[in-house]
Amino acid sequence: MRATITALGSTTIALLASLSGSAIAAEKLTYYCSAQEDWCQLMANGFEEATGIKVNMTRKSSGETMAQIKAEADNPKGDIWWGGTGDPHLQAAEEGLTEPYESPMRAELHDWAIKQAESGGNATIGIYSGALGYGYNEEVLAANNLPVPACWKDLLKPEYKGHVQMANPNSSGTAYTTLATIVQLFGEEEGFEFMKGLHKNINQYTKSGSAPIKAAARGENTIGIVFMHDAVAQAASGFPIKAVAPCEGTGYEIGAMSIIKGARNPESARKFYDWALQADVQSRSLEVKAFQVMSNKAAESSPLAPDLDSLTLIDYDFAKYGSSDERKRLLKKWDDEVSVLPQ
Ligand code: S7P
Repeated sequence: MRATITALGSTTIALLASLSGSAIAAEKLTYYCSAQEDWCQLMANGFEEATGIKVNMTRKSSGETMAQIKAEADNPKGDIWWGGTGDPHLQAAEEGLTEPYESPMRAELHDWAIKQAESGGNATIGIYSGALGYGYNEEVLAANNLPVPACWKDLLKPEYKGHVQMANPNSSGTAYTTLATIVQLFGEEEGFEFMKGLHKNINQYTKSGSAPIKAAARGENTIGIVFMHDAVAQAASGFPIKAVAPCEGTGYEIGAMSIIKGARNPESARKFYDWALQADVQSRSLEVKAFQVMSNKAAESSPLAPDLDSLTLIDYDFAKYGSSDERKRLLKKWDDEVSVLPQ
């Protein structure tokens, strides 16, 4: 045996050692994604192709991913969390679940993306923005002789009973944005009265934020409370969906990305972070009909994308509604006072 090893020679042994070393150290990335499944997959494949780093992806809604990262905090399994509404990313930052990082790409981003980063102590960053609203299936609406809704308060009308769907704000970032928007728009007392009135018309609280408009597209639901870009995406796919910007004004999201504290592959996480902020990477969102406004100023946008400048947007208080205490308090109040009511 000793003779055989000697015969291999020191160069060969060094080569074998380096090969086994690189196999052990092969770069990989555990990627948690909270955007739409096809966009998540596009990003995973694009990053693998661009870098050769092997990506292991899990797609879950924003609130669910936040809960998972928290549950894994003592033994983190994820490296990067990309997509989903900014509020739970801010909560994760405040709770020390994510890691500060200042990307060299920051100079290319819109101010709102940097402001989001600064609110979260640079442990998160804005990757896109989009307005909340709702969408309806015009054929289902007509078949049920229902009037066309235009305002938030229209959704409380008794004729819409069983015709409105939204997600559960505990699991879904879209639905938490809805709850926080209604509270900011109408004040907390009236806002919760609104949520109780809406509850009477809800046919189902889904887990995922975009599910209500996908159900409407299939004709299985009439009105879905979603981000306007998710309604536009269904219309762009040929379904009879109309997007509504509610007449009272509306809230919006800053979708975010964060590196998970204690990431096992921090180098890969930072590579993904920088790559995901590039204009050409963000422009690829159009391939999957993701019609948000991207955070890189040079990223392309679709003429179909809702024009945020033409909408009446509230001054959404991300610092307050993304804070850990406020998010927990509002969700508990919704659980205790709204979800338990009979319909
Ligand atoms: O990618 C579309 C989108 O609406 O999905 C995200 C959303 O939070 C994920 O779904 P949940 O509501 O179930 O968390 C949004 O950030 C994004 O705009």
